[in-house]
Amino acid sequence: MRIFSGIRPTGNIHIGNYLGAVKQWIELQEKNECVFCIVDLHAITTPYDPKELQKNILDAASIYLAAGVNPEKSIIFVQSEVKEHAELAWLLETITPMGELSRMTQYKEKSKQYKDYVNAGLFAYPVLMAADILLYRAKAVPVGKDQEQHVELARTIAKKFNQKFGQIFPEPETILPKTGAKIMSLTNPKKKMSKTDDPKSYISLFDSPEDITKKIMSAETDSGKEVVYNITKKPGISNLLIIYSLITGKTTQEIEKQFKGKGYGEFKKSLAKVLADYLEPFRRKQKELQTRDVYVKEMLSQGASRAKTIAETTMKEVRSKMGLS
Ligand code: AQP
Repeated sequence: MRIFSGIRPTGNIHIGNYLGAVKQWIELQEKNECVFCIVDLHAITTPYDPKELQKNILDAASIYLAAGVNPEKSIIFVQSEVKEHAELAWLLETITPMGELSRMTQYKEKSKQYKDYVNAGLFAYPVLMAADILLYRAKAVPVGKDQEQHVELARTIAKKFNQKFGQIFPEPETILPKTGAKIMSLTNPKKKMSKTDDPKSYISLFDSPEDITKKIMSAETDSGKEVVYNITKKPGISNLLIIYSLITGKTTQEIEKQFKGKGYGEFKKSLAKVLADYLEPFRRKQKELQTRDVYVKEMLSQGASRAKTIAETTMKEVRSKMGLS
């Protein structure tokens, strides 16, 4: 099965991105043909510094590698290096109803977050994402919960295209993790953990043990002191319990038992230690890769040429079906 997924090079990849998406990629690449993209054309729809973008792209690539994405098994590349993404997005825009785009939750949230930066690219973002997926005729898209609505739209667009111009695209399915599809912010457990938020609100994959401890110890918890899972009454502690469970493989009930009568402080100390240990190999690999820019660039260029071969074949068919050649 062909699989597509991507991450915006907008900053430090956090444990939400990892547990919601990247962890699944590592498992999926064993048995599938995976295409993993650094979606820089999506990154420029929200405020960014052009001087920082190339560095962020290289950082994202080394993060993929440090997290375990294997370039011998998967295609890893930068979106803007394969021009067909932008071309297909434009063609698909001509069949995407405005009404569908206005319903998108991410557009509503991001246009509130960046009031002075509400641009047409942000509005059309889900069509570019549909193009990313359909260009590779991917059948499945491993993402976190926040991206589920966009994959549904990609399915709608694929169906519409096939009906109007003839069958080309499979209708892609979302692959959501059973738990961890939406890790919440450490400073506001009612909001999703986000890399463009305050660094105190997330644990980056490469945070030092000291930073992890500081962030976890000051993570917002709820009234009372019992470590119990209750998403409505105790959203803060429940979020931390989910993280603990995903990192250790223990169930939330087992963890509740382990910390019965011990209070939030002891639980948080243990979580910080568990996280720091789990992330140690990521930090080590990332340090190694920081000195290997040439290798990372070469890997991306090979990935782009493999991606281009698939993209060109799809676009030939699309242009012909649409009467453009
Ligand atoms: N909090 C989260 N919990 C679980 N999964 C998450 N993802 C994002 N946040 C969480 C998943 O990570 C992948 C990459 O996300 P993205 O870079 O495309 O952008 P995003 O979804 O908008 O993530 P961020 O961290 O909030 O980034 P910014 O701040 O740039 O907008 C996706 O599969 C996403 O579902």
